[in-house]
Amino acid sequence: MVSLRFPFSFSQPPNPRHRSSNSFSAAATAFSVAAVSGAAVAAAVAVSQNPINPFLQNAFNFFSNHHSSPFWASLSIADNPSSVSESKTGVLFPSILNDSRQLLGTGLRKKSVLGLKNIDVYAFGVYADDGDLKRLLSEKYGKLSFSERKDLSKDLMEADICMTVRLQIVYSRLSIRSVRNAFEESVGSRLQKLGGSDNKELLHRFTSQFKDEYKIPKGSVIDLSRERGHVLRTTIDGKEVGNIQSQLLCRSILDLYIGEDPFDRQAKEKVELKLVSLLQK
Ligand code: DAO
Ligand code: DAO
Repeated sequence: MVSLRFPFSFSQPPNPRHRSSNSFSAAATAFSVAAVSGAAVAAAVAVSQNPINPFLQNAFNFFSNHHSSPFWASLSIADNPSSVSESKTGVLFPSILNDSRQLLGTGLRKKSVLGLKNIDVYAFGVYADDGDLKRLLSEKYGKLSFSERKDLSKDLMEADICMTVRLQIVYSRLSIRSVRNAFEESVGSRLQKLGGSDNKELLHRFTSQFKDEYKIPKGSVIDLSRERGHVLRTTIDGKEVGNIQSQLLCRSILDLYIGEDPFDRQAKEKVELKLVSLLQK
């Protein structure tokens, strides 16, 4: 099998434009070099020429997300298409972040405003370090039968595994004040549930990183990364705004995306399916 180790440029602009046809072309190149079936090539090429067409985009997403098919199964992690689009917004996420974190799944954070309407706030992608993940999966699950492999995402949240949740803002009128409020509500409730005691100080330490002068227009990219030793590092458009060492805070943030009551249930399912597919390799 031809091995494709990023045969194309893999740079991520600070404010990536959504539906970038370049990435689709890159994916199409990857498809054709590997000489896949006609349907996959046709879908990828057509999408690269017409990235707005939702049907083709869905078809493309189907091919890029179903790694368990015989074709995809023969490729290694590094050979994934260069980006995957979040299905409801079309926002693109690189398949690999910082050289070693691989995309496990994407989703959408909605928020209901005054019980009247639901706004799309940001698309997100959940990433985990490839080496850490392989270690966890082989040490912990290698010998278990399929039905015993429950709680994969719970282990992912609790282990000392480097992870990133990338948020790409789609709402165009986001103020720092509303971010702080939403954060106190969402993360605050997790801190309470998981930590039990009064965690106001921790919450305040996190929210005080967000200075009033920061702007987060549509297209902004926020990375919430858990580094080694449970350090939560936040970057906005690639610039670090702060880091806090707290296992509880890291766990609470991840809980929003892959915990018991996640923002987007389908996203959590995608992450779990991806973990199962990695276990089968
Ligand atoms: O405009 O009043 C409004 C609605 C604002 C909703 C904001 C939700 C914020 C969610 C957190 C975003 C984190 C980057
Ligand atoms: O969606 O409710 C939520 C919480 C998401 C975490 C938001 C972290 C935002 C950090 C960036 C702030 C920018 C000033």
